[in-house]
Amino acid sequence: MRVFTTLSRRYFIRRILLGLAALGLPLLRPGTPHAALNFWRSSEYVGKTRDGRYKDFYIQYYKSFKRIDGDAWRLNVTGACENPQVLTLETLKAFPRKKQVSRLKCVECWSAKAEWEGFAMADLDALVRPRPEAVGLLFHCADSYIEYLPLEDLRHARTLWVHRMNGEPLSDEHGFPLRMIVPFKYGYKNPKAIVAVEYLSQADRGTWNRIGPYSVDGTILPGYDHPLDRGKQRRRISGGEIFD
Ligand SMILES: Nc1nc2c(c(=O)[nH]1)N[C@H]1C(S)=C(S)[C@@H](COP(=O)(O)O)O[C@H]1N2
Ligand SMILES: [Mo]
Repeated sequence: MRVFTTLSRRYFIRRILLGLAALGLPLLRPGTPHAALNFWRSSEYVGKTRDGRYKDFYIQYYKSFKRIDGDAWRLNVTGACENPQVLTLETLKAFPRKKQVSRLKCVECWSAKAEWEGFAMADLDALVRPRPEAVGLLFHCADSYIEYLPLEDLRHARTLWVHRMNGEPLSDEHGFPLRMIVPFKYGYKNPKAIVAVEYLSQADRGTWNRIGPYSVDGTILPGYDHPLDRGKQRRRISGGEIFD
């Protein structure tokens, strides 16, 4: 009886260890120390992770979603505008290009810097012609995330519609095929994986400030920053865009 329980226990433990090893195999690739954290790697879904392509960023997604096919993707532009559009990625890539280096600051402390490339709001406005009553855009994202930005912020010289990052097309993690970069606002006002935008005649709010104690406006406040590209070393910030 004693022999039997010892054997079966050993057998059991071995089965568990083998099972764990099988699970761990695709995650624990040698030479990629962060790989164990990226649950989504080599899956057809993408979601929140600390293991993106650029180690200076954390990846934020409200929900996981199926990776977007750039050829099938369209940007639906509706609401208070004269000329609603269904735009392909090719059309958006053909807009005059604008490039900037700017820092993305998450309200949960971290920040990181990249070179972002895309186009200005003026080019979308020119095409769809917002009606006089339009005050802002409501963004709908692939992960069911929504966010609202006033036209005034969208037309700011530092606000960019982004389809390239660090000289490459946006990765799925960073919001392929289209995201906003609004460097004077916290990260949650920088929607990623945008699938539709709606011109509104009344201001609205977004997913994150419905979930957390975060302002609807989202302007970066004076306080502290923990830049990931500087070993998270705490520094004071004075509010608005962080320029270094
Ligand atoms: N679609 C979508 N966009 C989003 C979010 C999200 O959950 N879903 N999170 C926001 C938050 S809180 C931050 S800090 C930034 C992070 O950008 P990154 O994932 O490219 O680092 O994305 C923003 N855009
Ligand atoms: Mo964030």
